[in-house]
This record gives sequence, structure tokens and C-alpha cells, in this order.
Amino acid sequence: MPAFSFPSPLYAIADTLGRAELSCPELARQMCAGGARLIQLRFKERSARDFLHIARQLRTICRQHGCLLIINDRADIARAIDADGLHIGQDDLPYAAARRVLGPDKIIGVSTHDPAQAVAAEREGADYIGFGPLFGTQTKTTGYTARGLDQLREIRNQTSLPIVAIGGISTERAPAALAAGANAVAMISDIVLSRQVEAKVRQTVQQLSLVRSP
Ligand code: TZP
Ligand code: MG
Repeated sequence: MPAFSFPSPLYAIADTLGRAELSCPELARQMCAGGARLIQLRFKERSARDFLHIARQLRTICRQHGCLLIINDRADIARAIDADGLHIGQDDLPYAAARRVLGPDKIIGVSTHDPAQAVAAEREGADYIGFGPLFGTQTKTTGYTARGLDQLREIRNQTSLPIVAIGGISTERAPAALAAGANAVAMISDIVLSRQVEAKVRQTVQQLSLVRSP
């Protein structure tokens, strides 16, 4: 399989952050309409059935727009809906087990927080790594201090895998993450809490297309 590369520097995470007025499918629709080409479905603290049901809807939406769909945490759900890939953290299924569930052709990304984890993810066979929390974030209690741009540069020097930076990234801060070696930026709150998701995604995609990552 050829090496994976992100289809666009925006890695949009569909997590409604509990906003009652915005459903996950509606969020994904607006992200796609704004030009997102990769969406991760992050659906915490809900039943497996609810997760599966929403994932199926996103599968349809993403296919209609030529957008990759990555499922967060759950290899079983990724496989059940024939998602394009899975994103796992350090406490989820280990990479090798997730690969057995998904088979050889799906994308598997692994969250990392330091150089040793990044090197291990590459050795195990991950297609890309997440790195963060890059900046302070309100969205997740990560248990890690903000890693910062210097550590991102260090990770860039330690791995040839595509890197998606995550944590506290806004449209304004994203170019600095790309300049420090990230190939993509993951964003939740800056997109989801903006009143107009489609316009916000369009503006972000446009801004990032002007940035050249090293
Ligand atoms: N992992 C590290 S930080 C984070 C995750 C899932 C949350 C990122 O959300 P935001 O709102 O873009 O800071
Ligand atoms: Mg996880």
C-alpha cells in the first residue's frame, strides 16, 4: 500500500461538544460543504448503538462529498461501517490488535504525546500520528501539559510519518503548527463553537492552502 498522506491540511473532528442545536450529521454536512476532505467522528460517552447509527450517517455524507471518514476509538464500529480508517489513543486497542480488526488496507492513526510514543507508533506500522496537546485545550482533560511548537519540531525530526497536531488549534494558530512540521491540524472547538461551521471551515481550508508545510 502506498504511504498515506492527508488529503488536506485540515483534519476536521466532528464532535458536537454537547451543542443541542447541532447534530453530528449536520455538523459533518457543513464541514463537507465547507471543503473538509477528512473528518474524524468523535462520539464520546454514548452507547455503541448510537455511535454505530451516527457513524453510518456520516459514512453516507462523507462518500457523497469525497471526504475520508475516520472513526475515533472504536475499531469494531470502523469495521462495521466500512470507514476509511480508525484513530486510536494510547489507552485504546493497541495498534496490532486494531490492524487485525480492520485489515491491511484501512488507515490507522495513533495519538502520541512524546518522541518515544511517536517512534513506537511508526515502528508498529501506524499510517499517521496525532501529536498533542499542542496548545492548551478546554475540550479534553488530556493529563499532559501543552507540548508546544518546539516539541512538535522535535517529533518532526524523529518520524517520517504524517503528523496531525491537536489541541487548542484555531484558524489563526494553525499556520504555526504547519510551519513547525505538522502535515495537518486537528480542530474541534474553534470550528464547532463558531456560529457558522461551513463558513468557518471554508475560511480555514483557504487559509491553510496558502501555508506551505516543510
Ligand atoms: N486530544 C488532544 S487535545 C484534544 C484531543 C482529542 C482536544 C482538541 O480539541 P480542541 O477543541 O481543538 O482543543
Ligand atoms: Mg481514543
